[in-house]
Amino acid sequence: MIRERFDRDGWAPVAGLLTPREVEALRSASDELAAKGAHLQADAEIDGARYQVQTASGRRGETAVAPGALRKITFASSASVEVALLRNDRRVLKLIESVGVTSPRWIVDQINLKAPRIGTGFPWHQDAAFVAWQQRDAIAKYGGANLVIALDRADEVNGGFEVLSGTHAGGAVNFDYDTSNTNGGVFDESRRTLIPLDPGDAVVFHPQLAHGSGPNTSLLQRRLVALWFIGGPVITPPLRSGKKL
Ligand SMILES: O=C(O)CCC(=O)C(=O)O
Repeated sequence: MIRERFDRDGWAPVAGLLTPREVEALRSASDELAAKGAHLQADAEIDGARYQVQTASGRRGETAVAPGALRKITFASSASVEVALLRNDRRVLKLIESVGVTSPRWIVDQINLKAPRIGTGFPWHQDAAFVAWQQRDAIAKYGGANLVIALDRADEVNGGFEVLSGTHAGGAVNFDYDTSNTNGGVFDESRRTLIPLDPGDAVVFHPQLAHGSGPNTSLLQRRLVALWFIGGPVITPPLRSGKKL
């Protein structure tokens, strides 16, 4: 069922991937990471994690709207055990395998904070455009899949996650990634779908599926963890010693 939807639409919902307790642990981890960046006015690396500050337009390289206002923390797993455990979690890896990715290998993780009132949206884009060509090759050969997991309720009120169903099938599209616009008209928007998520719910999607989200103009938090995986050759376990051929 998940595989069918992934192949047809480029994405599939996964309700309750994480337990409430796990969500709580990740929220605390996210708060601890954010606290380390509470002084930041500009993008910076702390303990191997890359902090991107929240600017008024959402563009990189501008000054934060306030000290410590954060848009995202990429490679949060470098500085957080909870996120590092998630990228090796058996349920997560099984899910990625279930959509046809062989020997899945993690390549990226991030926490998107999209803070209340100030969090800007994400223009329509395909994640595959942001990976190295070797990784794009691996996706073409062995498959790839990305995952977002909600740490808060995310819906139309606070800039919920949106997809353009079916766009994975059209291949790579050239687009600019200017976070101050929405990239309207670049992709086929006829099957635009906002996917309401409760904490712990996830969406698994193809690296070439166009997706994005609106700003968070509400007073509610909207934190998401994103994980990206690529496939590799199938590894055949060696025959046990002593076994006759
Ligand atoms: O956080 C979101 O709503 C979208 C995130 C996203 O598309 C990304 O980080 O590439």
